[in-house]
Amino acid sequence: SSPDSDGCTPELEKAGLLNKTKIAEGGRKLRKNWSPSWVVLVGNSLVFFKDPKSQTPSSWKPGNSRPESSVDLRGAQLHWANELSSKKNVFKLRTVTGNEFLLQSETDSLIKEWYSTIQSVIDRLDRE
Ligand code: I3P
Repeated sequence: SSPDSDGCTPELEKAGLLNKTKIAEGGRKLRKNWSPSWVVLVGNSLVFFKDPKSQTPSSWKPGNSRPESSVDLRGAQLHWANELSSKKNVFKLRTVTGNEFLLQSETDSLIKEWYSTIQSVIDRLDRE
């Protein structure tokens, strides 16, 4: 049987490396500070870890590395936001608490996949 056959363990939907910057905290604008982030979409949350490439091999263990932060996707809003950056392939994620993040990838197909996967989680939560 699958590891989630009891339906209690949140399902890992997606994981990968994206460029990330937080641009607002509780509605207050922050200075941009782009950095690579290992992003994991699991259950109702987007969870951010340090770039695994910037860590020593021994410090990178999937189950026991501490997230830097995580975002509750319930009620969140997602928009393409190329006007908010000189970079290409940028979208903005805004949480109900007024935290705003930009996420970016140089790879068109990859960023499109992230966008649609996150949007489908937001849509699912909206229907609950
Ligand atoms: C910012 C940095 C960011 C850039 C931002 C700059 O300068 O170059 O990468 O955002 O542009 O202000 P600093 O490092 O001095 O803070 P993008 O890469 O997304 O364009 P912005 O102020 O127009 O947002």
